[in-house]
Amino acid sequence: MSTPGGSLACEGMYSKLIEDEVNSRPDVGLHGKKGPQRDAGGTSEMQMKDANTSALIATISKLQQEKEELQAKLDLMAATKVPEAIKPPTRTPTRAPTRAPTRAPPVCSPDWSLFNDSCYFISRTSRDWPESKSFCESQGAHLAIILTAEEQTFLWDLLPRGHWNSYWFGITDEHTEDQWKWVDGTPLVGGFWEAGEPNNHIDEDCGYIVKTQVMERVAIRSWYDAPCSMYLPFICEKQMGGGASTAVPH
Ligand SMILES: [Ca+2]
Ligand SMILES: [Ca+2]
Repeated sequence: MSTPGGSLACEGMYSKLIEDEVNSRPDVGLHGKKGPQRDAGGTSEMQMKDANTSALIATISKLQQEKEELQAKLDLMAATKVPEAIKPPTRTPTRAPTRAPTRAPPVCSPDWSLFNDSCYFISRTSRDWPESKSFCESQGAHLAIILTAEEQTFLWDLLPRGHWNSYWFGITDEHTEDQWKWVDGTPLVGGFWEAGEPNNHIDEDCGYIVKTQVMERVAIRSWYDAPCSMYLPFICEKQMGGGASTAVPH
């Protein structure tokens, strides 16, 4: 805090400075109204300044516009250059073709038929369901697991028609009644059962496909359940996709 005396001294100094400043300007007088007598000359001077200012503003505006136009052209040039800039190195295309055909399509053994990444075998002999399962496993396969209508239709088309031509495939509810599971342990979702099946009619815990001579019967309604001890031909599936099959020793 400054002393009262010091404060007053400061105020006096500022007042003097302001007075000197104002009196030094020709068009404004603090003491005596001298200003109005010079109005005519002052106004024309002001008008000239206004005109100059307007001209400068117009010039700046024009330059600004030209700058923006040039910037737009530069942007366009840069944009059209981009494809050249990101063009892939010329050696990349030579690498791609050599890597593409690394995976050969699966080849099935004789008597096995290919669909997608699996080979399927339709047996000529009959076994009960557990023996059929064991046979498929001895071939590095499993009783067929049928997940799609396409797969079901493919297998159906392989089967010959007959009076009651029946084939085991890889589904059972032997562990818990009416909880059908595939041989890999996954639960059945949906399925292609005949109307009224599965009905566990005489303690039936294994699934089979029937293809009769009745042409109205269709692939997607051809599953039945039957006692697992019945002797029937069967369908094995060997998955040929990467990692699914057993390792080949070298
Ligand atoms: Ca059953
Ligand atoms: Ca049944």
